[in-house]
Amino acid sequence: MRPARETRRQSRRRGAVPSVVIAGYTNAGKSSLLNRLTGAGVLVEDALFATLDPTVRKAQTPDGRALTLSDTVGFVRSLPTQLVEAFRSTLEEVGEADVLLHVVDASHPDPEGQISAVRDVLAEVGSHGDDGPVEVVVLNKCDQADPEVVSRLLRRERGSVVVSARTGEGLEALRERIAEVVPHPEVLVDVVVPYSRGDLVSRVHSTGEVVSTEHTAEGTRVVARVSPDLAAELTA
Ligand SMILES: Nc1nc2c(ncn2[C@@H]2O[C@H](COP(=O)(O)OP(=O)(O)OP(=O)(O)O)[C@@H](O)[C@H]2O)c(=O)[nH]1
Ligand SMILES: [Mg+2]
Repeated sequence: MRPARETRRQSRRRGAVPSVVIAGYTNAGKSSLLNRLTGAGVLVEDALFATLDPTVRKAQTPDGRALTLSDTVGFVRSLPTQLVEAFRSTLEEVGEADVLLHVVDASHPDPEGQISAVRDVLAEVGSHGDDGPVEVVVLNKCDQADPEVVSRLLRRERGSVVVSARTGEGLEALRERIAEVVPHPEVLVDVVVPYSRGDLVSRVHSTGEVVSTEHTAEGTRVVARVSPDLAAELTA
């Protein structure tokens, strides 16, 4: 399974925008978080994404890089083997993502138990650990959680982010954290794009990281980091 997954991840990297999957124990607040993260104007309607599953939404980092955010089915403790089979595609979707937002209900009586239950299930299908996505633990429901429990979880889960999908607290910090861990486009290009190919310049802006642009007699000179696929088109 590992080589197959690695190949899929590499092929995604070549062209597509980075993917962030929201997973976690049932009732942790995953769907609420997705709505919060995508409902505040960061999301743009884009016909390109009209055919995606409705739980996949387009979003962008504060510095303007496109990404997808997807919601998943909640986990429950001791998922029976047959259910693991049924959830396999959801679980594999997590494994193929670039980033896993592991949402935790910090106001639950046993958040640590839920964290390990989720990780155990993901590990069963190879979607957690060194080969899996970068995991960001999101300690949700901080509006009603015991602050001492939140501190305890923060000590245990280094790098986690404290939020409330209900009040919106911590969401800016979470957006910044996502921007930090989402992979950056790999190829540095320095090209002059003819003015007739404004579409290419737009794609550099929406999917790449622009270092500089300059208008010349021949077209727009663009220095940027982009995906290998876009780099190939720009240099063709
Ligand atoms: N107090 C509080 N309640 C929250 C917060 N986030 C979500 N909730 C509530 O928690 C419940 C579950 O929220 P959902 O967003 O449906 O949780 P989920 O993880 O998507 O649940 P499943 O899809 O069933 O696994 C709802 O009643 C939400 O209103 C929060 O930050 N604070
Ligand atoms: Mg949900």
